[in-house]
Amino acid sequence: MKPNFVQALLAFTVLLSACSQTTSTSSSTDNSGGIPIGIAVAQTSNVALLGQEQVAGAKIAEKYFNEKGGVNGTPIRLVFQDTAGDEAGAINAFQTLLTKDKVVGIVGPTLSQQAFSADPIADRAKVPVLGPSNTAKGIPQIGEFVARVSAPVSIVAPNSVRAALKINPQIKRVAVFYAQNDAFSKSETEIFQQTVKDQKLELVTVQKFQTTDTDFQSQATAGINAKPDLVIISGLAADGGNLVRQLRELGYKGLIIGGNGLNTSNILPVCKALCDGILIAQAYSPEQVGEVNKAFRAAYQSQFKKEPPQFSAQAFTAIQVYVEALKTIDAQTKVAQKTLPELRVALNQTLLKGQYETPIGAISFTPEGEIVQKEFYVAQIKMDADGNNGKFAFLK
Ligand code: 1QQ
Repeated sequence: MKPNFVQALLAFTVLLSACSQTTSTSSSTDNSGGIPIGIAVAQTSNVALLGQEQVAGAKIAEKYFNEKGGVNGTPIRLVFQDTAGDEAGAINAFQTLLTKDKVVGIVGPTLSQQAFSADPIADRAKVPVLGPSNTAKGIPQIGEFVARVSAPVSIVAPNSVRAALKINPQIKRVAVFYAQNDAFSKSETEIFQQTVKDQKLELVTVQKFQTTDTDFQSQATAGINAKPDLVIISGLAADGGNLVRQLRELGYKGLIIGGNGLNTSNILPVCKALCDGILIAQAYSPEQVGEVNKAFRAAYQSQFKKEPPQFSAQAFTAIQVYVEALKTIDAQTKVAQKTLPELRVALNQTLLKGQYETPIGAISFTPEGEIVQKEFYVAQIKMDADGNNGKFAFLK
């Protein structure tokens, strides 16, 4: 995608959203069929390896909260718009949700790379956005209407380095790989590289790639030649899984840390048996104690026959935040009596003040929209010998 095309599209959609704002001010919220909440995540493209887990979590939340009475008797209704994997797709999805679907708030997009383009559109239209998986530095600072339930790389990523050192205290030499065309990967690698220095380890090489790459022979060879005893990868699922596989095929034997973009069992078919041992920091544990997580975990397990992943738990959490904030608003003035612009603004203000007992634990927000979360974990991928099945084993 050429940047000038993205800019042109951005300018055009901003214009559209300005128009839509003036036309929608007089209409009150259309709640027939449920209060509409927009879900703008990647349902197609490579990024769907991550996005499909968000769809699953959101759908479980919709059913769960509606069975509990929705918003004081009025159900919620999720409206899905596929962002695919790039900025233009996210902008289109946001635009449709804002102007056609007239949602009260948006959960999305999947990538920080997309959020930096799409979130400003919702922000200017005064529609709340909850990032379900945007972990790059700077997301809540996009605007007043942007918050996230996904803890930032600065808090999550260092946990995996500490876990690697616990497993192998002999680690001295670290090779870092990152996708240079992805905002999250660039942000995460900065944190990893800083952590390497803070832990007095030696950064022996930094290798760059693209999220669209499939051949990593030159980077993997250069990385191995630097004789690392720890490899750290910041990329997305398909590229990350392929890089792990090629590092192992070329003979790398040491520990591998994968960043948040590798945090899905959808990488298992990519690196198969060679995924074994990858360490990945987690902002969710299926073992999290708490009633909502128990219900969420049971619902996920009965549908998918495995433990729920972080991205599903975070998507569920985002819906929960909207539902509980809407209930708070509704208890004061019936949601149906507010105009849509009034409701959107009230929703943003109210959600930032709440405290929530969610599958990812007790959370709240800073006034800027950054998540305040207490519990973090590290998991290690354990593959069956045949390489066909595997799981994320949580470290103690
Ligand atoms: C971001 C991420 C992604 C890897 C989540 C799917 O953390 O883009 O911020």
